[in-house]
Amino acid sequence: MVLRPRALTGLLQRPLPAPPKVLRRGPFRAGRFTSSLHTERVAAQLGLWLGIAFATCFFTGLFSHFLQNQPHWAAGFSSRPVSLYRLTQGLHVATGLASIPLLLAKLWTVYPKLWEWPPARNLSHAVERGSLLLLVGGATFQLVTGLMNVAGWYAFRFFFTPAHYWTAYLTIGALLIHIGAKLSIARRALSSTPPDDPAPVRGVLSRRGFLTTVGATAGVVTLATIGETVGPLSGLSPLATRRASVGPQHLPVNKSAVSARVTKTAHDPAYRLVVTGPRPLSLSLEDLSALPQSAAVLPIACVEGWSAVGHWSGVRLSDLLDRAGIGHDRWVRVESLERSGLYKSSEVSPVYARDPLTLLALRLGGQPLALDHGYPCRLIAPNRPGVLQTKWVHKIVVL
Ligand SMILES: Nc1nc2c(c(=O)[nH]1)N[C@H]1C(S)=C(S)[C@@H](COP(=O)(O)O)O[C@H]1N2
Ligand SMILES: [Mo]
Repeated sequence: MVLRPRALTGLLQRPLPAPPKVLRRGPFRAGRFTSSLHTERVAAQLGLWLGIAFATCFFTGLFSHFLQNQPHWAAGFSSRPVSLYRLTQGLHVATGLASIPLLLAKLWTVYPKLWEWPPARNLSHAVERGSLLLLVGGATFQLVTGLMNVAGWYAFRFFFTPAHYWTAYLTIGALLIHIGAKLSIARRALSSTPPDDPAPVRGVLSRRGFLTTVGATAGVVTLATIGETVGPLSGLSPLATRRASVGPQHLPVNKSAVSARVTKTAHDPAYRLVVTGPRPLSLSLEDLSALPQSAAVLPIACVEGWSAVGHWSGVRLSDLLDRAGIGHDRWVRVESLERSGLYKSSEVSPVYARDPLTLLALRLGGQPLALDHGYPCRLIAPNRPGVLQTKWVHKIVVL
């Protein structure tokens, strides 16, 4: 017998028999979940908030990935506004953290559906439910590893960045399927006038009370951490992992000189900054200090969400490249004294290299750079992820 597609759908759509007896107890019992919080309206409201948070988190994350791996075809990408990355990465981490209580509330609201019978009504229902596994799994993975990363707890064995990046696509793909499947239900649930909240019952949370509590929790989480980006709010942020003004020279440190193993080489009297090019340079710290000095007020904006502004001064990268006879259209790689480590060097596009605010900084806040901030000199450029603001620079290579 040939099973034609229509016959197949008909087969799958035929109502399945009632659940076996063991599945009519406990959570499977009909009418088991009576709370008005397990309704489509609450689920849709939370879904809307989560959708906004996830979309913001996704696009700011893509932007961060783009800047950290700037492709050569995008060499013309602007180095301004100066604080754009600070803003987008602050938003990335803030929306990710706020999503944690929102996701927990959403899962709680819809979890009675886990016991739905039959588990799949038809093929498309089965696909839709399968995609939920991916959505819930992916979202949980993103939020948990993201939170661990922000807290500097690298307990996982895999490399965070690519895992976080690729899981983002899986999660957003599953989210789009979910939105596609639920859009009309959510629209209806959100646009209809809410059925009157049942007369308040003592000790039972109303729908509005529940949503307010969840919203307030997300707000508290945000306030408790946003101070690592928004300096004036740092007093309100006991959970911020870094404080904008705490550290040597009133600036946080990510990797210290000791853990980068550069304490000896950085203080070596034989230190030279080498620049390759048509007229190669080899400059001692004294030579560098004797060159024309420029100032720039620029933030360090770490991918982990904290950021802080420094008053830097030093030699314009553009001036150095001119002295070495390097053309205005060239990319360069800035290398540190560090022997190993993921961030021991970074590439600089022509636009960034020629921005007058891009410095090889020798001083911070009017003082010579602290060893932990990159003494003898470090790269500091506008609109640039912290991981690319290379410290302890000793070589600039034309690409
Ligand atoms: N050579 C080198 N430079 C580096 C790093 C590093 O590990 N090695 N860490 C980067 C990271 S992740 C950040 S956020 C900034 C922090 O700069 P700060 O420690 O001076 O605040 O330095 C960047 N420069
Ligand atoms: Mo960083």
